[in-house]
Amino acid sequence: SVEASIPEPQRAAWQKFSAEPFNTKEQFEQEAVRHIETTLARSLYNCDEGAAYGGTALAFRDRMVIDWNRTQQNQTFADQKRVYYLSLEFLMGRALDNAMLNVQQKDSAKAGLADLGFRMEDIINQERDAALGNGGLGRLAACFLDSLASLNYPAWGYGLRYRYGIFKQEIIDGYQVEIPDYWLDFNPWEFPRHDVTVDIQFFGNVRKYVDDSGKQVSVWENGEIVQAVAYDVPIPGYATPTTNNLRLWSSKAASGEFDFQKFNSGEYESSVADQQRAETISAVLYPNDNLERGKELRLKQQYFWCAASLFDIVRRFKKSKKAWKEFPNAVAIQLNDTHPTLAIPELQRILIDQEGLEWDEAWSIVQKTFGYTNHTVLPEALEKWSVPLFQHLLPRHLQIIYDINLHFLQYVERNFPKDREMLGRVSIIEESQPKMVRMAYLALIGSHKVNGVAELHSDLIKTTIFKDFVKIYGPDKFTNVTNGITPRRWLHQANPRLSELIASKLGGYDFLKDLTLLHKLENYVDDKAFRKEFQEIKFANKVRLAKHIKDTNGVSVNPAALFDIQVKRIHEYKRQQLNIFGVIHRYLTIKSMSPEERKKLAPRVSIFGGKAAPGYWMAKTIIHLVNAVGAVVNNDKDVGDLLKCVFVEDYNVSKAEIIVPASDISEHISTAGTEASGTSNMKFVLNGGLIIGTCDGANIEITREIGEENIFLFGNLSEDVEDLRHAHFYSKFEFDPQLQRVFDAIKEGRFGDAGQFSALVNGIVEHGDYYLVSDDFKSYIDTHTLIDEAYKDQESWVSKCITSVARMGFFSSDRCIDEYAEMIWNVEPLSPTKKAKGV
Ligand code: IMP
Ligand code: B1N
Repeated sequence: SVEASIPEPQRAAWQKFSAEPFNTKEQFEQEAVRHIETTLARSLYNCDEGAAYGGTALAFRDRMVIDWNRTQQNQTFADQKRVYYLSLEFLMGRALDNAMLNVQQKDSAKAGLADLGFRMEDIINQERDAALGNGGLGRLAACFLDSLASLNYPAWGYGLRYRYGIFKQEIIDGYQVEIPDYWLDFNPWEFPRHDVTVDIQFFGNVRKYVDDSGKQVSVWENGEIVQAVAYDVPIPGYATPTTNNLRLWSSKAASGEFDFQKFNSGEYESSVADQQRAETISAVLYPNDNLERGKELRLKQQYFWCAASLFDIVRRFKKSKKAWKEFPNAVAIQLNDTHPTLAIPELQRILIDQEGLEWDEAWSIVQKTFGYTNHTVLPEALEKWSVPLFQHLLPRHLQIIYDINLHFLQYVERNFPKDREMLGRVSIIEESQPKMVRMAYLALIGSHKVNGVAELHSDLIKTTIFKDFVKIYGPDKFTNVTNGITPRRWLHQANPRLSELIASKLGGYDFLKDLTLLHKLENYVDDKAFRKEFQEIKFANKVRLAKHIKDTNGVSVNPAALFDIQVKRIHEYKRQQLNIFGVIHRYLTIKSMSPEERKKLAPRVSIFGGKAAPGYWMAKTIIHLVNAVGAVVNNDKDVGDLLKCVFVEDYNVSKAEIIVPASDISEHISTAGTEASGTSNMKFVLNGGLIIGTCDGANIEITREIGEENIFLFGNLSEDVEDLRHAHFYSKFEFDPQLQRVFDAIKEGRFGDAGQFSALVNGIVEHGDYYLVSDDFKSYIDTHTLIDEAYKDQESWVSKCITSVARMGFFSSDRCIDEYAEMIWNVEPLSPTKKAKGV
C-alpha cells in the first residue's frame, strides 16, 4: 500500500489537520459561511438564496467527500468483487436534499439556515435538476445508485457527462417548445479529474500480421483520437458512511486546446472546429425514450463511454496484479439495456489484441463478466446499427463481432443441425440491405444472465424476441428482477409528513432501510386518528400541487376534487390519447346533464404531464389536444369545478416530487404487453394514491401485493393483443358509440381546428388502431365510473389507500439490488469501517 511509504512527519501533519465531518448546527453554519465568503466571494450584504444554496451545498459536499475518500480507500484495500453499472442515462434530480437526508444532518442545516435568515425549502428549490435521462430507465439507474450505496455494495456507476441534459419543455399556445438545458454553470456535486483521462480511437483501419511466434495479430491504427476526461459525483448511502462513485465522461480534443500549427498558419476556424467536433460527443443527451434512430453521433457516444469505462475498470483490475482468469471474480458489469453493448467486443478486443489472450479464454472471461438487462420489447426501441457505419467508425470491433457471431452460429449449428432456418433468425447480423448488427443479440450472447424488469415482461422476452435463445441456452440464462424505487427520495423526501406519520406508528425510520416493515401499518387501517391524519396529509399535498398549477398554468383547481394524474413520457403505447378521449367523454356527458344530475357528480381534476421526443409528431399532437381540451373545459361555465383539465409543463424529477404525493388516482394504462415495468405506478401507490391500470408491467405484481380490491384494472390482456390487432384489418370493426361521440366532437371543431387532430383520430379509425384504444375504451370509461362511485365512499377509499401503502414493501429498489447481487453479480456488501482521522 502507498501509506507505508509516507514519512512520519508528513503523516502527523496530515492527521492533525485532516477534515472532520460537521455534526452540529454551529459547525454547519461555520462551514456554510466560510464557503459563501471565500469559495463564492459573497458577503453578508449580497448573500441571496442562490449563494446560500451554494454555501450549503459546498458544506455538505465537503462532509460527503470525507466519507467518499474513506469508502474508496476501504473498497480498494478490501479488494472484493465490485459492481459497475453502465448506463447512458442517470436521471438524478436534485442532490442537496438527498445528501442532507442520507448523511442525516438535515436538522442541523435547517436550524443553521434559519439563523442565517433562510428557509430550508427555498434553498432546496434553488438547485437545478441533474436531468441526464429521459424517463424510467434513467431514473431506475439513479434509484439503483442510491440503493447500492445504502446497502454498502462496492459499486460504481459509469455514464456520460452531457453538457445539455433533457430539454426544458415550455408550452406555448398549447404546443411543446424545447429549450436547451445548459445545467453545468454551477454544479457543486462534480469533481473534474483532469488526471484521469483516456484516449479513445475512432475510424482508421486494421492491420494484420503474423508475429515471431506465428500468432495472428491485429492492430487498429491511423484513427482519430478523442480524449475522455472523468468527472466524479459522490453518491452517499442512507444512514451509512458508504459513499460510492458515479463517474461521468466528458469529451475533448486530444491535441489539447487546439491545433497550434493550423492556428499559426491562419486556419484558426478549422483548428477550433476540430476541438468542437470532439466536444460534440458528450454535448447532448438524445431526447428519445423507447426509440432508437441509428444516428452516427449516438454510436460515437456509446463507444466513447464504453471504451473509457472499460479502460478504467481494466486499469483498476491490473493494479491488483491478479491473473486474468480472476477478472470475473473481481468485476461484475451490468448493461443497462443494449446502449452499452459495445463494452462486450471492447473487452474482448482488450484481452486478445492488447493483453494477448487466446480467443476462447478471453471470451469466457467476457461472458462471465457481463449481465444484460432488457427494458423493452417495442421493435422501434431495439437497437440495430448498420454494418457500413460500424465498418467506418469501429472497423476492429466489427471484425470481432463477426468472429463472435461465427463461433456462436457454429455452436447453434452443432446443437440444432435440423433447424437451418434458425441460423438466420439468431444471427447477430441481419441480412438486410444494408446489413445490420442486432445489439440485443450481441448483448445476450456476451452475457451470463439476461433479465427483464417485471414478471410479465421477463416472460414475454422469452416467448417473443429471445424465443430461439431460450432453446439454445436453456431457460436458466434468463431471469426476472422486478424494478423498484428508493423509499428515501420517493417517500421520505417527497412526502415528509407521511413518512413522519409512518415513523410515529412504527417507532422510527427503520422502514426507510427495510420497506417491508410497512406491513405493520395494517394495524392502523381502522385507527380513527391515523386515518384522519393520513387524509389531512393527502389533502395538504393536493393543496401544494393546486398552488403549483395556479402559479404555472393560471388555472384554479379545487383540492377537494378527485385528482386524476398521468405523468410520464408522452408515447402512443402509454396511451395518453385514451385518457384525453376519456376526459372529452366526461365533458360531453356533463354538458348533456341536467343541473340536478350534475350535483351528484364527483368533481375531477385531470392532470397530465410529460415530454414528447422533439421529432415525435404524434406525441406532440397529443399534448396539443390535452391543452386544447383544457382551454375549452376550464372556461365552460356549465362545467365549473366538476371538471378541470391541465397540462403541467416541464415534468421532471423535482416536479414529480410534488405531483406524486398529490394523486387520488394515477393512470398506468399502456396497451397490455408494451410497458416493460413502469416505476411511477409504484411511487404513486407508496404515497397513498390508488391506480387505474391495464394488466401490464409491474401493475400485475402491484395487484398481487396490494390485493385486487385495491386497484382499478381494465382492458384486454397481453395474450389477446395480437388477435385484436389482426381483427382490425380483417373485420370492419364497429366503434363503441361513446368513442364515436368523442371523435365527432373533435371533428366538429369543438376543441379548435379539427385538422390539427385528424392524424390522431385517423390512426384509430382508419389505420388499424395499433394500440387498441377502441378495444379498451368502454372498459376504461366504465372503470372510471366505478372510481367515481368508490371515491364518494371516503371511508372505504381511505382504507384502500392505507392498506396499499402497507403492502408496498416489495417495491423498494433495495430488494431489487439484493436480487441482482445474489442472482446476477455474485457480490457481497462491504461493511464500512470507520477509519481513524487522516488514514
Ligand atoms: P482507482 O481505483 O485507482 O480509480 O481509485 C479510486 C479511488 O480509490 C482513489 O481516488 C482513492 O480514493 C482510492 N484508492 C485507490 N487506490 C488506493 C490506494 O492504493 N490506497 C488508498 N486508496 C486508494
Ligand atoms: O424502462 C423502465 C421501465 O419501467 C419502462 O417500462 C420502460 O419503458 C423503460 C431507448 C429506453 N425501456 N426502454 C427505454 C429509453 C431510452 C432509449 O434511448 C429505450 N426505457 C424503458 C425501467 O425499467
